[in-house]
Amino acid sequence: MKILILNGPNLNLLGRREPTIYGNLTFDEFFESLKKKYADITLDYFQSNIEGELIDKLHEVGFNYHGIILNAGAYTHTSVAIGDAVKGIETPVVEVHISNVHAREDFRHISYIAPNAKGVIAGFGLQSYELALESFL
Ligand code: CA2
Repeated sequence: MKILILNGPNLNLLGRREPTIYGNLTFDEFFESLKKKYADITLDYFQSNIEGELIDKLHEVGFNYHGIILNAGAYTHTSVAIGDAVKGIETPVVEVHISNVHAREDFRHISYIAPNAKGVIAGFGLQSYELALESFL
């Protein structure tokens, strides 16, 4: 089973700022522990701050991986292009968020990804990624 975790803009700052919203673990630390726990799965990770790079990665893996766990960060709320890419690929995508976007500003209640996602998980901290992973098993 091949699963990709795909993170969007600013998520490379995890663990460095805003710990009350996003926690104090870096994503690399979390990813290492996830890989150890799910050692029988091929778990890949890619992060980019660039919209087109996220779309390229969706196209690259979206016909040969079993699942994609996508936290598109703020692009979730703005990017028709990422929404179209999710619609255009075969691999199911689970949209995840660390914070509960529905308990935050109104603009975070909009998602261009959700209509074409297999499901959405938000508000469980980094555990949101693990819950998404479990949904593919
Ligand atoms: O809760 C989430 O996972 C979000 O996707 C995170 C995005 C935000 O724009 C979405 O509305 C919800 C922001 C990621 C920024 O992450 C930072 C982490 C540490 C310090 C600064 C930003």
